[in-house]
Amino acid sequence: MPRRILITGFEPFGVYPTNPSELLARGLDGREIAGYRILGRTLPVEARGLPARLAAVISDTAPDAIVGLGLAAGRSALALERTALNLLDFEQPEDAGTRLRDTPVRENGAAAFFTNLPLARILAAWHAAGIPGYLSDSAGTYICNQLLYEVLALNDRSIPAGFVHLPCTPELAIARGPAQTPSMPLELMRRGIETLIEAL
Ligand code: PCA
Repeated sequence: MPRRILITGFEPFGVYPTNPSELLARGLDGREIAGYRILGRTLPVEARGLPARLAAVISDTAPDAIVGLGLAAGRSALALERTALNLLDFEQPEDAGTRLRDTPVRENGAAAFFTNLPLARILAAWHAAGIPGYLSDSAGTYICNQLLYEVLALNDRSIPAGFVHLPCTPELAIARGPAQTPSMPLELMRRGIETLIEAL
C-alpha cells in the first residue's frame, strides 16, 4: 500500500482569476510519486469554515504527510514556509467578506509552530533539479498562515507537514503588470512539488 500525501490548494480569491495552488492540487491528485499516492484537495479562502473543512479533509484522506500550497503574488520563487504564527490580520476581506484584524488563529494557542518538513533536504533537491526555491520565515497573516497553523496544531509533529507559497503564473503576472510581478511557469512549480515529495 502506498503512503498517502495530502496536497491542499486554495480556490481563486480576491483579484486573482486563477490560483496555481488549486491547479497543482487538481493536477497532482491521484498521481503516485516516490511511494506516495497524492490526494489533492482544494479549500475555499474562508477563515471561519477553514478549521472544520481541514479537519474533515484530513480525516477523509488519513494522510502520512501534508503539504499545503497557496498563491503569494510577488514571491519570486517557491517559498518553503518555516513557521506559522498564531495571528490573523487581513489586508483585505476573505471570500466570505470577513476581515479579521489582530485575531489569534486559536485562542490560547501556541504563539507559533515550526514546520517539521526536512527543509535543507528539500532546498538542496530543488536546487539540484534547477528549481528556484527559498526558505521563508513568514507565511503572512492571511488564510495560508491560518491553514499552516491549523495543520501544525492538529498534526502534533506525528507526520511531515508544511506549506509552500507559490509565485504568480505568467498569465497572472501579465494581468497584474509584468514589470512588477515575478512569475514562474506552472509546469516548473509542479516539478518543484514533485521534487519536494521525492525529498521526503
Ligand atoms: N493565498 C492566500 C490565501 C489563499 C492563497 O492561495 C495566502 O497567502 O494567505
